[in-house]
Amino acid sequence: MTARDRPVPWWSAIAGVVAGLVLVAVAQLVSLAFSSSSAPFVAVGGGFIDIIPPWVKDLAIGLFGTKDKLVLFASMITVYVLLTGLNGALGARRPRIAAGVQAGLGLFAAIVVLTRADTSAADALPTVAGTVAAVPLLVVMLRAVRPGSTETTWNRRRALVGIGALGVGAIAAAAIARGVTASRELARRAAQYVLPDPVASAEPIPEDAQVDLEGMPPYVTPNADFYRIDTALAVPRVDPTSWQLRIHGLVDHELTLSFEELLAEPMITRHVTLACVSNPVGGELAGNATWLGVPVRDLLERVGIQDGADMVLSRSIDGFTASTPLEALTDARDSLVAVGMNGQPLPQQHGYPVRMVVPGLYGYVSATKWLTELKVTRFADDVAYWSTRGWSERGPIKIASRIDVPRSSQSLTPDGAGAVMLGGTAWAQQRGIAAVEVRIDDGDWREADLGAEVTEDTWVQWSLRWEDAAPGDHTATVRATDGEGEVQTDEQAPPAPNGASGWHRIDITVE
Ligand SMILES: Nc1nc2c(c(=O)[nH]1)N[C@H]1C(S)=C(S)[C@@H](COP(=O)(O)O)O[C@H]1N2
Ligand SMILES: [Mo]
Repeated sequence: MTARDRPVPWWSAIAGVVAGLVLVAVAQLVSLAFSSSSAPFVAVGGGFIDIIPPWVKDLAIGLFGTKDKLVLFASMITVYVLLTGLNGALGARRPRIAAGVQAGLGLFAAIVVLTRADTSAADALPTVAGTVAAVPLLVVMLRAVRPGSTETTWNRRRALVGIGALGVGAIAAAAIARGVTASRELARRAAQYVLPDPVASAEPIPEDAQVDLEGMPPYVTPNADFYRIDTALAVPRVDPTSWQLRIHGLVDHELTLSFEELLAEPMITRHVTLACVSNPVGGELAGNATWLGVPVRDLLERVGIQDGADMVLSRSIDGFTASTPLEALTDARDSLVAVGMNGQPLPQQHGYPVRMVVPGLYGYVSATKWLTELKVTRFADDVAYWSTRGWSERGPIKIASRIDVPRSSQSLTPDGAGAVMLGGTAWAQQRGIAAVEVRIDDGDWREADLGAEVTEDTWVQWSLRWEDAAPGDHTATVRATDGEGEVQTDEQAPPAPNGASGWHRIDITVE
C-alpha cells in the first residue's frame, strides 16, 4: 500500500458515526407507528434510569435539577457518537468486524426495548429496521472512503460530501420524529386533565354583538385565528404534570401550585379583548375570547401582599417577563391566571397550560404565556423584558377603531337605493365604547350603529349605511369615543413606545 492508498481513519470514523445516526433516525421515524418507548434512545435511557442506584439519581438531580434528563440524553449521545466513531475507525481495516459491532449495538438496543414494561414484541421493529438500514450502509461508506476503491479523487470527494449530507439528513429526521413524539406525549398528558366548570360565568354574548355584514370578523375570535405575538422561536412545550406556579417576592408566605392544584381553585369566565402594543392603526393584532381562569386577586390575597409593592413581574418558562401594576391585578377587573380559551384548554401557541389575561393593558405588560412565576415587587426594583428594550414600563390600551368592511381600495357597488354598507371594530378596554363616527371624504361625522356592547373590556362592532354613495373615489375615516367621553385623537403615534394612535382611513371606489 502506498501512502495515498492507505485507509483514512478520520473519514472512516465519520462514516461510522453517520451509520450510527442513520440507525437512530430510521428507528425514530419508524417508531412513530409504534409506542413511544419503541424508540431506541428513549428505551435505553429509560433502562439506564431504572438500573442505576438511587444515590446516583439523587446526585444527578442535585447537580442538574430538572435538566437531569437532558444531561442523561446528552451523555448518551456523546457515548454513542464516540462508540460508533471508534467502530468506523476500526472498520477502515476491518469493515466486517465494524459491521458486526454496529449490528450488535442495534441488537442490544432492540433487546432493551423489549425489556421495557410498556412495550410488546412488535416494538423492537423500529430498532431492527434502523439496524438493517445502518449495517450495509456502513460497509458501503467504509468502502467509499477507502482511496483504492474509487477510481478518482473526484469520486471520493463526492462520496465524502454524500456521507456528510446523509449525516445532516439523519440528524434532521431524528429531530423531527422526536419532536412529533414529544408533541403526542404532551397531548396524552394534557388529556388527563379536565377543565373545571366556572363557579361564575360571564354573561352569554348576545347575538347582536355580531354585525351582520359580509367580511366582518367574528365577534369571538376562534382560537385558530387568534393573533399570535411572542418572542419564542419554537413554541415552548410545557408539561402540565411537572408545571408549577410560584408566587413570591414581597409576600407574607410564598405559594407554589401544581397544575392539578390550580385547577382545583374556583374559576370564573370573562370575555376580554387582548391587544398588542405593536398593532398599527387599522391593524389586526387584537382578538376577543372567553377566558377561564382563577382571579389573580384571589391568589394574591392568599399570599398576603407586603407594604411597598406596586407591581407584579410575571415570568414565562422561556424567560419572558411582564410588569403589571399591582392595582390592575387586585381591582375589580378580574385579571386571570387563565387555563381555558373559548371552552378549550389554552392552545400551545397561546400559552398552554397557563397564561395571564389582564383587561385593559397591552399584552407585553400583562399577558404572559407559559406562565411559571409571579413575583410581587416594585417598579423601582424590577424591569420587564420589553421595558429594557425601549418600550414603556406601563401599557394601558389606547382607544382604537378600524374599518373592516370594505377593505382598503376595494370597489363597491351601491345597492338598489344607492347606499353602501361600512363596518368595523372599536375598543377601549376598561372604559368601553360609547360612540363610533365615520366621515366620508371631508364631510360631516356620521354616527355609526353599534352592535351590543358585551363588557367594557370587549370590542364592539359598528356599521354605517352610507346612503348617498356617489360614484367615484372617496376616503372613509373612523373615530371612536370611549365610555368616559374621550374622543379618539387624530394625533398620529407609532406603536413604540406605548401604542399607536390616530384615525384609520381607507380609500374606496364607488362604481
Ligand atoms: N411568554 C411570552 N408571553 C407573552 C409574550 C411573549 O413574547 N412571551 N408576548 C406578549 C405579547 S407582546 C402579546 S401582545 C400577547 C399576545 O398573546 P397571544 O399570542 O395569545 O395573542 O402575549 C404576551 N405574552
Ligand atoms: Mo404585543
